[in-house]
Amino acid sequence: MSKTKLLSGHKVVPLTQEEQKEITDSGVVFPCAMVRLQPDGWLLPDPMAAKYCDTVYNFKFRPDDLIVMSYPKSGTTWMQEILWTMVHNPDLDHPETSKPILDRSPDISFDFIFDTPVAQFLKFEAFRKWFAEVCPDRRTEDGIMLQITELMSGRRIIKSHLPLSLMSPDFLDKAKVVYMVRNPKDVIVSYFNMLKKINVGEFSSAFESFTRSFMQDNLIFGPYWRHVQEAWEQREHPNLRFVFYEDLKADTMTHLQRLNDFTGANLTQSQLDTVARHTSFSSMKGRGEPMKDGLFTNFFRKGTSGGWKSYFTPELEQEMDDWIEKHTTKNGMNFKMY
Ligand code: PPS
Repeated sequence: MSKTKLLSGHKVVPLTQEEQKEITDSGVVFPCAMVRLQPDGWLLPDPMAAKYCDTVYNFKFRPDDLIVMSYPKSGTTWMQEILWTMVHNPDLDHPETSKPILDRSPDISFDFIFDTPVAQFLKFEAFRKWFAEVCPDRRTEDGIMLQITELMSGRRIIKSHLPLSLMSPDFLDKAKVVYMVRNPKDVIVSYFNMLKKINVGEFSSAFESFTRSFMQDNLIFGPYWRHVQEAWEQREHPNLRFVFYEDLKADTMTHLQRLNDFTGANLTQSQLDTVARHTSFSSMKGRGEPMKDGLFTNFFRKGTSGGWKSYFTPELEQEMDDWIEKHTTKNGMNFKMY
């Protein structure tokens, strides 16, 4: 029987039939059984939440690790490439430059979706092969990406969509985190387009109902606001940088200079210029998809801010504006919507 109480203090609560039906019927991603981790309401696939949350909680992060955390579709991959290039490839002479980013910067939240029925749509075989090569004596049931990451040498740039409250209380004292956040309107447009493209579970949701599911906290790794709020509360922590996608886009160099200090990469201005060029949207798109043979096609879709304008009806925009206002008036978080 799987655990019901996690080391993080969360309780694993299966969805009621009605809740599960609401999620399944809305045509939303991940046509599989889900649980909520209460009291925060984190929505994760069953039984992976109970299986891997404690492993993540106990994961041995190293003092030089850089972890990119985010709610999905917030610019995670962009930040992974920025950090990896700053740390490992500022002169663009690293032999692994042309490997997909997810091979160089592993995603520890992938384990939560590997064994779901979704895997058949996502073609994760490449990761299983990789696991067999680097972890020949280990069991896949103990986590594919978690173990690949554990055995990785050198300075690790790790990706995770899991929220801060599922990590151990001293997590931020053990490693450095860059938390990426993007305005929720562009997040949902990006998310919608990705799911349409990969057609997970014959994704049938219309934009409007998909956006409502997002606002009702019915998408995996959500609730969105709690995810963002937890990082926002830590924004003064010396080991966390809270970066808005819109700011990074509008003034990339200022952020690269800050990240240069934060990571201790100690790059020259000319190297920072190289990093900026190498991680621009057009360069990254030109080099190919973030994962070989699977999941993404046309991952680098638009890479802009404000694209949401052509998706929202005035009514839906008003609904979302109210939702945004409700969650930002008290905390002073100021999203640029462009
Ligand atoms: S994921 O799948 O959740 O990890 O997605 P994530 O990487 O967080 O977000 C994907 C969106 O980020 C855009 N992107 C970029 N924007 C600007 N510059 C660069 N270099 C860049 N790289 C990725 C990507 O295109 C997705 O946004 P949309 O709006 O869909 O284009």
